[in-house]
Amino acid sequence: MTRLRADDICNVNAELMDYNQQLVHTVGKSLAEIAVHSLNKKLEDFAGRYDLYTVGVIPVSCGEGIISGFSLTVQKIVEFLGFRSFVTEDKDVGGLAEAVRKGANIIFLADDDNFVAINIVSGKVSDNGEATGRGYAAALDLMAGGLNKRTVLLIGAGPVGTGAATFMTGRGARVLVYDIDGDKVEKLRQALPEAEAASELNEALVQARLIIEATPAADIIDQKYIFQDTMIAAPGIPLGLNRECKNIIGGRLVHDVLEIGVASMLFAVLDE
Ligand code: 2YH
Repeated sequence: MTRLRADDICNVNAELMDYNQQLVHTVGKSLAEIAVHSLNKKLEDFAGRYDLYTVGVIPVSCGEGIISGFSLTVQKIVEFLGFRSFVTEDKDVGGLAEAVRKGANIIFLADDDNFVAINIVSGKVSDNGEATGRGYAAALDLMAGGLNKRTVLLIGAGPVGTGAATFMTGRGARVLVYDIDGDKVEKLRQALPEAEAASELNEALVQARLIIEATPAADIIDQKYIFQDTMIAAPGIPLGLNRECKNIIGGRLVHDVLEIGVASMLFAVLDE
């Protein structure tokens, strides 16, 4: 599992408006619209309800410790989406108590293995892995003008890949799954038997023009597999495309370090 570094996130806040514009240009929808699409909903479904929520983000020091700027970046994304939010001054259990005392009804917190949003009133929990996969699959769906009967190659069968595959099969896509760990592919297929295992990456890349790159590996897609109509949604960190691939794919790529995942987590824990 990739651990974000302070360097990965240091520009996210300053670039949120530009990133949102870039999504509108690439995907045709804003960050918030992509997140609600991942839940098969519309922004109107949440209209007039934003004021009901206060989001508390709690720094967590266990394991490898606090990542400088992580909680603040999560809070800024939540704020950008239009929600009242704050980072607690205290960390860990003290931070949780502080968040509740200050009126938070939604909590965000992350350790080395889990990153969750919890609606402490309804009990709804959203996991970053599942939400990120769902969010990127929703972005690909919007960018491609629909996934029904389209072949999508999913590279990476972890929690992010599984979240993406679930959304895409629900939208009628044929999902080919590749992972260097065949056991992960089998586990995904046990949960989602309609997904198909791809045994060889390059063979699968020849077939697919729509790709979800959900691996922690860099440089895994050779530029000869980026065709004129290839579209890639890439939640994987680091990005699995080298500079040449990035140049070829241009505006048909969606990739960020935190934004789509956090937005998809947030909307998932709001009340119906
Ligand atoms: O980046 C991570 C993990 N890889 C979890 C990702 C789950 N998909 N965690 C962030 C740790 C944040 C730290 N504990 C803090 O600053 O609070």
